[in-house]
Formats: sequence, structure tokens, C-alpha cells
Amino acid sequence: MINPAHIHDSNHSSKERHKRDFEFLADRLDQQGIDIEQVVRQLAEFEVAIPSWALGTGGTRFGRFPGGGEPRSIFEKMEDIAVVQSLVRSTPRVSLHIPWDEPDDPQALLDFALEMHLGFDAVNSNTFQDQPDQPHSYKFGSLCHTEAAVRQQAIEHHLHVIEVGKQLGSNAITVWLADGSNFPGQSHLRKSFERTRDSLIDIYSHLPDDWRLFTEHKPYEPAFYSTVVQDWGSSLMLAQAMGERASCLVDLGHHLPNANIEQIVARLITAGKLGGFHFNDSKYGDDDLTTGSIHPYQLFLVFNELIDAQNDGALTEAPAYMIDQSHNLKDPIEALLQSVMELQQACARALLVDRTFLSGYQEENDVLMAEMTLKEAYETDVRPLVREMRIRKGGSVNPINTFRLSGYRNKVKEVRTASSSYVPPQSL
Ligand SMILES: [Mn+2]
Repeated sequence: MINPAHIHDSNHSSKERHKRDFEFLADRLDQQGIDIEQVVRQLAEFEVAIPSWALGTGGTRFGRFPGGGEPRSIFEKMEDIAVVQSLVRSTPRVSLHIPWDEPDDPQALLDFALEMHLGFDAVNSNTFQDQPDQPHSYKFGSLCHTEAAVRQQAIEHHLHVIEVGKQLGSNAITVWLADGSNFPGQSHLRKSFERTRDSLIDIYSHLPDDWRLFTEHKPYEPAFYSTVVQDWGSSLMLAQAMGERASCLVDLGHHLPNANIEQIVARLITAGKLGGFHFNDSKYGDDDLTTGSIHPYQLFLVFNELIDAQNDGALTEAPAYMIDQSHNLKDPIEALLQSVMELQQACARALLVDRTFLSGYQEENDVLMAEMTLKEAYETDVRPLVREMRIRKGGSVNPINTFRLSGYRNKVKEVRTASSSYVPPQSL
């Protein structure tokens, strides 16, 4: 673990410089009529879950290059997530994947999590792979399958995932389906969607009263001709068919190039069906790169929609936020720290948008000034504000630097030796 004294000492060395930067920004924002203290408080409320599969080195179908010291069990993954949380202070919950990280003893895992001051966010099902002991194959789909017995097996898997989640104090399930086809004619486009809908309605009918269910769309891969839940429209239809506690989850990498994701977010808010996010970034497809690494302006524009909707009451329930990335080249903990810092900055920038001005310019059709109002917030260096928030919550001014100086990775490399039973993490 990272010793709190190490974080304190590390912060202390940049204390004077940070103080000057923060005061400078506070003064600048004050001139714009923005109370920096209020923004720091709002930013402190932002939380994003870490998935249990993001702590190991990811890979592609061509290869995987593990860095050493990777967690071998869900308990070691929890230790790494606690390290991330101790430095950035926005990641108090874990999103578990079943069966990859299914605990033998859920109570023992819950006790361990509480010891680490961690909780559990949405649980994730998996019907995109066959498990060794299952009677039916998902080769031709799961909830959409032509055979009722296969659909029933997939439904029961989801009920099992919910049961495990209940024991861990989770209150939501995210459903991403690989169901689809590779060739025209392979499956009946309408009927496969209707079977999926009916299977989901069955799962939803067993959902505990205080739970939510999120459907996650994705245009292609592994299915390359048609994917059953391929876009936000399909996802919305499913959520609407299920009922009030079902909503849509937007994975930023699950869109075709140049899709206007912030507008999709706005549409789902209008429909009252925006349930959650998977953050990552992409250049071409579901690339699962570090959040904000390719399209930081898009990330800001997504947060702009969220803050706008939060302010005017259109967003009644906070979406479930999660980071869904594959770390092929970077140290997974460092990549997660970087992603959380990007999210904190995007959120902070969106909190600085002058919505009175923006709304006025929109009403007057002053295109240039409306755009400049967004740019004014986006181009503000919010790092002192974000650092201040982390300091106040006991975190680090410079999380990556503090992490490197702690020597954590080298320490766990000594303890965590390779295990043949270790399953490399993947990304959803
Ligand atoms: Mn995802």
C-alpha cells in the first residue's frame, strides 16, 4: 500500500508552487464571477469505478507483453485499486466481472474491500465466452440464440451475477452482449433482436427493487456483419421495453468514427435513460486507449452535457461512471491514474462553463460567441483546482510521480510471481 506519510511528503515538496498556482486561478475565476471553492466542492463529488479487469496488462489478439508484478487474484486487484484511490481520491468502488473475478467467498471479499475502504459498483456479466462447465455454447449468441435452452442458460447466468452482486453490496448490472452475426442471412435481424429483448425482460423481472440494469451498445466486434445491440437506438428500445430501472450505458469507444457522442448523451438524457458510462478513448474502433488521450475536447463536451443536465434538473440520477480500458503498453496503475486525472480535469472544465452566457448566445444565434464560451472553459488550465481537490481529500498533487517514487510496482513484483492459472484481463 502507499503510506499516507509518503503522499504527504510528496505533496509537501510542491506545496508553495501549488499554493501560488491555486491562488492565481482563484483570482482569475473570481474575475469571471466563478467561486473556485464551489467548483472544488462539486468536483470532489465526482466518482468513477475501476473495473476488476483493468489492473493487469491487456493484450491484442496478436500478443500480450506483461510488465511484471501483475495481480494474480481479485484480492491483489483490490490492493491495486486501493493504491489508485489513495492517490486520486475519485475511485472508491470496484466494478466486478463475473466469472473472471468471481469470488469463492463473497463475504470474505466484501470484508477485504471494507478494510481497503472500497465498495462495489455495477457487476458485469459475460456471455461472450463459453465457460468450461456450461452445457450450451454461445458460439451463435446468448440472449438472442435461436434455441430456448441457450437463452435460458444465459438468463440464469445473469441472475447468478446479480446474486453475487447482492452479496457484495452492488446495486446495478451492466449487460454487454457480443450477440450478432458475421454474414448476411446468418441470422434473422428482427427476430434475434426480439429474442434478446424478451430475454432481457425476463432478467429484469428478477431484478431486486433497488437495482438498475444497464444495456451497453457497440457497433461491431466480435460480430462483423450485424450486432444485435449495435447502437444507442437499439439500447434505448431495450431499456424502454424493460422498464423504469433499465437504462443505457455509453462506452465512448463503442461508436463508429466521428459519431457525435455528446449528442447521443443529450438524447438519452431527454429520454430519461442515461444510465452510465465506460470511459476510454479511441482513434478507430473499440481501441480502449487512455481516457482523453485522443479526443480530450470530446470528453469535455460529454461532461458539458452532463453538468448542463445536472444543473437544470434533467439528469435526476447520477450515471454510473467506470473506466473501461486495456493497458497494453503502460503500467496499468499509471494508466488508470492518468485516466482519472483526465476525467477530473474534463469535469472541472465543464463546471467552469458560463451557462448564462452560453444560453444567451444560443438564443441570439451568436455562433462564434457560443463556441468561444465553451472554449474559454476548455482552455482554462484547471490543474491547480483539481490538485487542490485531491489534496483536500488526502490524495496526491502529482499521483503518477508519487506512485513512481513509492516503489510500489517493484515491491509487488517481488511478491507476485507468475502463476500458470492466471487469466489475462481483456476489455469489454
Ligand atoms: Mn465497455
